[in-house]
Amino acid sequence: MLIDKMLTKDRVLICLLISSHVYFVLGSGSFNVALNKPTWQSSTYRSGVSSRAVDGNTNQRWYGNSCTETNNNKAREWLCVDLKQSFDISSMKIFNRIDGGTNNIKGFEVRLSSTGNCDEGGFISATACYKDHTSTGQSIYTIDRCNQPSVPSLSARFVFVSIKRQYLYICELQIFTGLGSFNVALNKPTWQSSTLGDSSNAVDGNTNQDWYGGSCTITNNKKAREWLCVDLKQSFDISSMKIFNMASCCTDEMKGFEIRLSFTGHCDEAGFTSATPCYQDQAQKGQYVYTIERCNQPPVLSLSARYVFVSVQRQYLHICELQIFAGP
Ligand SMILES: [Ca+2]
Ligand SMILES: [Ca+2]
Repeated sequence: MLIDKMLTKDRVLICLLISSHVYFVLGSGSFNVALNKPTWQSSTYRSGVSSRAVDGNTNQRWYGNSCTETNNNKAREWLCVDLKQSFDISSMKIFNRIDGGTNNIKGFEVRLSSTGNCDEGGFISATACYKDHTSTGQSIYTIDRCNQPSVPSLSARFVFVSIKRQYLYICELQIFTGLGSFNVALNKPTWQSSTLGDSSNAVDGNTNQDWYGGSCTITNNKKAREWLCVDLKQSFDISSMKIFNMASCCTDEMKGFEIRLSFTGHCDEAGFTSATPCYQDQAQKGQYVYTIERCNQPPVLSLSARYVFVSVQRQYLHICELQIFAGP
């Protein structure tokens, strides 16, 4: 038991060190909000799929398997990332290909929009924010403001990068936001111990607390432990969490819920078992909305994690929304 405890402490310490390293690499409290977000492009050649632009790998050589490539060189070739919500963007970086076709990107344009889709219609209706005026292709472009008069601020959900009459290569597109905190759980992958109401309802952005609103999860069992997990896809220093409980019935079933955190593993039974307890509810009655700003289960006090589990014992678990806020 003592050895178990020590191992847990060591693991937590190591994870905190890894977490602070990641935070440092990202720099001054800003997050790459494009990382692993959905992407599309006007056409795709070979294995140059659009998701390579946001795979976290900045290798700038074609055989590094991290660059995109369109299949056409039509009037407009574009790549688009859907950030899933609007952000005030502090800067963007475009990693160009450096082993051939480096000049293709010359004269590229960035377009922004907050509505529409990552498609041809969305591209046409998006607003021009930035036009490149360099005379030769650069290895890395850093953009920290629009240079087109109609859009003074980098604020957007959909970001398009496009060129004219060339094949478009992008080895990585990083989009940083440093302002305020945002809900990093929104639309992230979720799992639960059993399913009657879909686990993705916990992160669909809808906080409706009525079962018939179609926005709440529910497990299909009430075994020893029923859990819901969200994979934030990278580690975050979390500033707070909110849990929107079911209000139309069964509010007390959340009583005594537990939050567990981890940096490694998966959203599965083994991941739940090995995750570290962070918070245990001690309220006498079920609350409609829980706000959690720090752990209450020593030795873990800071809310830092990639995987977040919420669980109850011997009850059906229902969560109408789980919001997880992170920011500088
Ligand atoms: Ca890449
Ligand atoms: Ca919901």
